[in-house]
Amino acid sequence: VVLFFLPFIILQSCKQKEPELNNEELKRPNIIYIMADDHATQAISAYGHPISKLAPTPNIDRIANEGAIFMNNFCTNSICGPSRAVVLTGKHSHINGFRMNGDQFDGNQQTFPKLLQKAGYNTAIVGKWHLHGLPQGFDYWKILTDQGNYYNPDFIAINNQTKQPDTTRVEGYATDIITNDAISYLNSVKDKAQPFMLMLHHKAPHRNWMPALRHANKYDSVQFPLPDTYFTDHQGSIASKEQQQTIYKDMYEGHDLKMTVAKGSSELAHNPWTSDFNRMTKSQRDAWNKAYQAKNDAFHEANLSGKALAEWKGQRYLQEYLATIAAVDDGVGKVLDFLEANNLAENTIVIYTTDQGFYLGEKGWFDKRFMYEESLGMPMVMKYPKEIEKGTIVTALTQNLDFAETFLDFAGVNIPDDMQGKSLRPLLHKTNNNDDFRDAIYYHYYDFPAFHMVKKMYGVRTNRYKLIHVYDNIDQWEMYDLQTDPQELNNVVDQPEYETIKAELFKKLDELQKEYMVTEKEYERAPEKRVENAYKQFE
Ligand code: SGN
Ligand code: CA
Repeated sequence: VVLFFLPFIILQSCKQKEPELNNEELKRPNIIYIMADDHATQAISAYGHPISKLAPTPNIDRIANEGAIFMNNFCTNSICGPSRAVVLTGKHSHINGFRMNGDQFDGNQQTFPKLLQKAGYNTAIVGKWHLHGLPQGFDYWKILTDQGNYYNPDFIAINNQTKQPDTTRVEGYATDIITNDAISYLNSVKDKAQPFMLMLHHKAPHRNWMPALRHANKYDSVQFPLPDTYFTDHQGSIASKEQQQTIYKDMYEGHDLKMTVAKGSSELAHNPWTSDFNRMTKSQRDAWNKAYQAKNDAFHEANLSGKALAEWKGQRYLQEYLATIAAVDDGVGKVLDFLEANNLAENTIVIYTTDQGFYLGEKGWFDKRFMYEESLGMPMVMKYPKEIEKGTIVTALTQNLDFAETFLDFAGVNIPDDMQGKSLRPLLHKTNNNDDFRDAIYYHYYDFPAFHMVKKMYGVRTNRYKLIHVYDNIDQWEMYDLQTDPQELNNVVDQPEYETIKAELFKKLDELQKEYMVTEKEYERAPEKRVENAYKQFE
């Protein structure tokens, strides 16, 4: 009799378990990883920088206010593709094989989306990919071609009919298109029993900083504070002297600063890459010209030169850059509102970060690449009401190297031994001791010679000090005391009073290189000919 009823008993007990399984409390968390491109810490108001006070990001700040803010988060290699490869693999560039933007990502290797997918997650990526090759490990993907464009960008996605990848131009503004696509993905998975993991990757605010038409005049009348070091040369650093990313020397007046050739004209000044503007529709371009006419005419009337012109360029850059961020912040708001309206906020981890830090005029610069604080730092905020207490401030030294491990940990998936970072989950409680997490981070930038001519460098950063080796076609060590010299203008590497600390930093560097399996081959001196020829190519 028991045997006869056994199937019914099993069925019954399964049925009884069902409401439990559907219970929100027991569900694995959903994950929404929002990553902008080149979003400086100085431009997120939750971090309190004077620039961001005049251009607040209320929606990104919502994440910080409802959860945690990371105060010492750093990239391992301050450039786009490499940062993305580290995020996906949890491994340094020399291990995942993607050292610089021109490299090809080996998509067959282990990544966290693949592991989550295998564990039953529905996975998706929309927006910037920039790893060449097509994404693997995603149930849904729609990516920008290469760097992507702000207006009417091309996207690659699987064609539903042919099941093959297709490239399609989508009319509209990239940030809004990406946000809307993310929302429609969320709509498609919100009622599934499966948890989801979405990577929402904006192009904005990457160069050439084209705001949405609705924001084209947003900061016209705001005067942003230019950094104290806007005109300061960094004398102690050869790499700093030889970079080509100074706003008032290296920006293109048309392409970057949207300056015109003459009063009354809407023809752009120096604009070597016409594709960004030429792809706008007539009505977009007309609206753009209308928005810029008066401010560009006012510039011509002012007839500026020298220092005043350099300052004007810094202002224009900040106005453009920050107005571009406004649509990103709108998009974050839309995602958060969607989660709230659909009862998903409680069980969804939302992260906002960027692929690396960025210069907003410090030392006169834009772009990134250096191991200095502005470009090394990666702003990051994270909310997960179920586990992260409001107002959590993480001061530990964390890196993009840790993200994959963190997501796997939250999803209850084993963290593979060959990943090189650490889950950040233990840091997300107010009572945690951040000091024990990590005593130093390792950095390595390889993309030289390339745009902006920032030299190859690697190094170590502790809570207070930084040691950098700039190599390849030169050989210079730089060392900074971040407490006494937060702007990193005083290279103390040869100062006798720092001998002991220097020795400790060398030791730490050596330990980290051993731990991360960095061989000497990774920092070889370049054959002179290669560098000479390459300089010619980028000049
Ligand atoms: C483009 C930019 C550069 C930028 C690189 C890398 N020029 O080449 O200024 O450093 O991308 O950026 S642009 O005018 O063509 O945009 S990254 O974020 O993709 O690494
Ligand atoms: Ca970037």
